Amino acid sequence: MYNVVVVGASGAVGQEILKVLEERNFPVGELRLCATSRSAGKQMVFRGKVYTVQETSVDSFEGMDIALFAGGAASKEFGPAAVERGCVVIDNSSNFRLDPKVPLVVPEVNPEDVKWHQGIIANPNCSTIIMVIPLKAIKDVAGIKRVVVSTYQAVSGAGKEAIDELTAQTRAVLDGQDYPPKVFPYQIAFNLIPHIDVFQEMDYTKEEWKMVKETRKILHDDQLAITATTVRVPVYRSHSESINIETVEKLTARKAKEVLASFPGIVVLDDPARKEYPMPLFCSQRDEVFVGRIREDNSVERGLNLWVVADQLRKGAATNAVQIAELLIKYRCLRGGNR
Ligand code: 11C
Repeated sequence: MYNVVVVGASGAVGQEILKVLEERNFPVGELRLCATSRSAGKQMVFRGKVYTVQETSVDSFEGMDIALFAGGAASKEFGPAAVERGCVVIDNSSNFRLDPKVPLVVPEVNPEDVKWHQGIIANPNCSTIIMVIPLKAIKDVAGIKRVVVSTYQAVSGAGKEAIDELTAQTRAVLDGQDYPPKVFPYQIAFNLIPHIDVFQEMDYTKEEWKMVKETRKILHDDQLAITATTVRVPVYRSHSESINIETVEKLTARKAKEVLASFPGIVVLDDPARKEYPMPLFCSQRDEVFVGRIREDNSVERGLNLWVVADQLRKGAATNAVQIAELLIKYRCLRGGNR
């Protein structure tokens, strides 16, 4: 059994981490739930037992084996202290993802990278995780020359207040009332916003650069040509992505379907005659990445179009983090030598 501390336990990703630990029957010994002072004192249930959320401090990591950080600034403040106290940190924030000393891991894609960790392992951005699994499946058989991705991201990616804003604003708009945006830069109800996170170099957003830089690191290909446009849509849960891939070798749509269907973690839903394709409504609360609309690109000799949907709170965050913890046990690379 392994002692586990979840930091940010009461937030959307933290709650999902607890659910996934429970569902996957993770061998949890002692469990500590931590968060900021604002959430301290809240009660949460794990395997039928009630736990009180404590304010995170350096002592929270004493005697623990695995520290799962749900996101935000906490890992910057407490990650190194957790490592000093013998934990392996699995961090869902972007704080360490591009640090060359920190592996960035998607278990279906680069599981072996957990082996060189120095105490911290980063969980990629949700949109990156969802894209990189089908990319790896295609890369393995046909190589990849260039990727063009456009995302359709659910509001839950921006947290609980964003979910509440979509609900309240939709009601207000239907009632002919004004509901000024607080979380998003514009009204999200009945709208799309091509702007996620802050604008950076070349007028791409940080979310777009995450998809570029994290994908190169996970696929071990610094030169990969990849460009992204990330868009917020009025959907509660599950991100969707339109991915265009130019391959090195020709891959027919038929062969691509076979390759994708046999790759771990992917479910192919692709039967146009039966109107079968992945949609957020039916892919939420699932751990797989759903791929459909698999077509040869009509405009180039070797190219594919995919439509990909996955629950970004589960495979895009919590499930991926718990799978990394499972790999640490499998490869015996916890700090105490898997006592
Ligand atoms: C969103 N992808 O949907 C973002 C949230 O780097 O883990 C995830 C931020 C991150 O708004």
